[in-house]
Amino acid sequence: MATKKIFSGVQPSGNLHLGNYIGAIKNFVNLQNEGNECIFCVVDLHAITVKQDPKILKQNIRETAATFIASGINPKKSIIFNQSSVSAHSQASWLLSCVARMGWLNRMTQFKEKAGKDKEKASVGLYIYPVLMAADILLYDATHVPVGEDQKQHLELARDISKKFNTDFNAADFFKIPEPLIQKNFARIMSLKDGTKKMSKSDPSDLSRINLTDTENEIINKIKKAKTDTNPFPTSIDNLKSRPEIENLIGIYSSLSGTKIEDLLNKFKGQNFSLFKEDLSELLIKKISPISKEINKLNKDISFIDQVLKEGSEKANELSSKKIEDIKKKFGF
Ligand code: AQP
Repeated sequence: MATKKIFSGVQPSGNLHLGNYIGAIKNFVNLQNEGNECIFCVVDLHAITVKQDPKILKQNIRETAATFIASGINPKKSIIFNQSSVSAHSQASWLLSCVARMGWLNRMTQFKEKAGKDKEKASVGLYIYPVLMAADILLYDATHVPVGEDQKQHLELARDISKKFNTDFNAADFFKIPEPLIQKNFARIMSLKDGTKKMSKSDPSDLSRINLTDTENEIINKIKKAKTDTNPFPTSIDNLKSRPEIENLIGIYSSLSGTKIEDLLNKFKGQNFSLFKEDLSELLIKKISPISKEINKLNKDISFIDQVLKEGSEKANELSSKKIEDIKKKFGF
């Protein structure tokens, strides 16, 4: 099978959580281990679309790189770097923002969600963020982009920008048309407190998410307090549709254990939720605690993380510098 060229990124906005892991990072590791050419970016330029404390941002950049490594991304096999250290990203973003259309950006639902009611006060960066994301991907001729389901629309925009550029400059195949890699089931992990909202770093309630750095007791406590209802354990998949919190917990269990939903429904039928929650906590501790311990260890080894980021940035600079020159030439510069 031909190898894929993979690019994906995670924002260093703190509190990396189970949604980031199941929706994205777990797949990064699988794609790397299948022998694909992988580039994983700590997208710090994306993080500043909302205000960040510079000192905390610096720590979060390192912690995100540490999380990649702790989860199984091997810096000897994959490129790990932070976006702001490779200037081609900002340059390509400007150039591509002159290709992207306002109408396309106006349709982005994530901007509407994140800007909320007060759009006038949102940063211009938050609005054009998907163009920077397109630049990230297209600069490396990535063929496949593993993301959570919430990023699907942004990836479609990257495809539209790529196609329009190739047409406008009469340059078929200049940019690749990247394919999203989104897992079929449970590609969107929801908040533990509200099954209609995605699990998110910026949710003010820490009880809404399992952080990848949570201790065993924190995991047990959060799962105990996760919202359920007073009805019995569901007996059929149809029964899950109107119960988003239950569907989410069962989805997390299924994704982490590789067990089919039907088999889980059979296993826990007739039981009360406390037993299911105990089992789920145990599974989470088994999967998350080794990562959390490794993150804590790596967080103390700043010089190692800085070296990984430095070497990754050098490789990413090498790969992107030719492409950015070619893009500029197309514009006539
Ligand atoms: N809840 C989720 N379920 C599945 N996948 C998710 N991802 C994020 N949340 C979920 C995926 O994780 C990758 C990295 O996301 P990101 O950090 O770059 O940005 P985000 O999507 O904005 O993540 P958050 O947690 O919601 O952060 P805040 O609160 O800061 O906005 C992406 O592939 C994303 O799909």
